Formats: sequence, structure tokens, C-alpha cells
Amino acid sequence: MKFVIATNNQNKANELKRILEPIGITAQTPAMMGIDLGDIEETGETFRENAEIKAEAAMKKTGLPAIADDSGLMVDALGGRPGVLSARYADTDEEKINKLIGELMDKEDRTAHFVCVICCCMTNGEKIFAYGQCDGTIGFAPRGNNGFGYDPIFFVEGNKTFAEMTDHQKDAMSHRGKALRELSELLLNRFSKD
Ligand code: ITT
Repeated sequence: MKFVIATNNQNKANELKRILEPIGITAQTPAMMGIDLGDIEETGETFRENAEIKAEAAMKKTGLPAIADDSGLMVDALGGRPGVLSARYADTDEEKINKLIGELMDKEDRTAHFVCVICCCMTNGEKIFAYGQCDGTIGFAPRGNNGFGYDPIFFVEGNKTFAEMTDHQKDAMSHRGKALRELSELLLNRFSKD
């Protein structure tokens, strides 16, 4: 079965495709299909609600089953911010990183969690949700050139940021990798019942 990936974020689309393909899920971006998804307004208050809004809108627009990811960084010392507003925390990735480092300047607790909720919306409207989380800490300065978003300041086990890891290393432990592996299990179970 072919899926459309409901995202306007090219970095996220690349990660979704490269994780989905080895687990047997063929996915195309709307751009690859010559379709403009437009701006889907994320009016939800939770990752789950926003993932559902994006997946349903993409399914309706393309007529294909759609996979959407809503994700973000939850920082404990900031009461979970930026959270669902991670994409809107500042204009550019560099500004987001600098703003977060600034907000944490006088905080001792630097623990944080990347969260990802995936919604898969089938053409009959049925929805399947999967969840992934990766725990880490926020660094004092950016390190590494891979990845996107907050990757250069997110340290996971060992002493590396996501941006210092290979794609394979990040996918093996990331919130997105975990959620997509759960989704593949759920889809396998779902279709083995048909
Ligand atoms: P779509 O809604 O079109 O998918 P988006 O970037 O707006 O794209 P979200 O609303 O889910 O997506 O916001 C997620 C933001 O959280 C993203 O823009 C990054 O700033 C951050 N983020 C999520 N996953 C990340 C990751 O693996 N590495 C670094 N930053 C990440």
C-alpha cells in the first residue's frame, strides 16, 4: 500500500521516508505527487490532535492513506515548552536554538524530551496512532551539522548531539524512529486481520 506523507517540512519528510522504506512502507511526499498540501492549520492543543488534523487533511486532499507526524521538544525546566509550539518558537532553527539556550541560562535542570505522535489516516477515515519519545539533555552550545531543528543542542546517551550522529544512529533512538516502528507493528496487525 502506498502512503502520502503529510508534511511541509522537507527534513522531516526525508527522515520519515528513510525510516519507513526499510520497514516496508512506501511513502511519497505531496510534492513528489505534484500536489500542494497548502498550509494546514494546526489548531490542536496536543501532538495527537495536530497529527490527526494533518493526516486527515492530507488523506482528503490526495485520496491516499496519509501519515502525519506532529513532534516537538519538551523541556522540563520550562514546564514542557516549547512542546507543541516547537516549530513556532522562533523563525529560524538558529534563532530557536539561541532562544532556548538563553531561556535555560540560569536553570540547573537541562533535561528534555523529544516527542513524536504519528497519525495514519486510512481512506475510510480509520485512524491509527503511534507514539515515540527520546529523553536527553539540552547543551550549552550547538554541536554537529547533521539533522535539523533542535538537533545540535539535544544530547542523548553518550556525549553526542543528534546533529553529531549518522542518520542511522539518530533513527535507532529518535522519537520519530520509535513511533514509526510502533506504527509498522500496528499496521501489520491491522492488515493481518483483513
Ligand atoms: P509539518 O507540520 O508540516 O509536518 P513542522 O516542522 O511544522 O512541519 P511540527 O509542527 O510537528 O512540524 O513541529 C515540529 C518541530 O519540532 C520542528 O519544526 C522542529 O523544530 C522540532 N523537531 C521535531 N522533531 C525534531 C527532530 O527530530 N530534530 C530536531 N527538531 C525536531
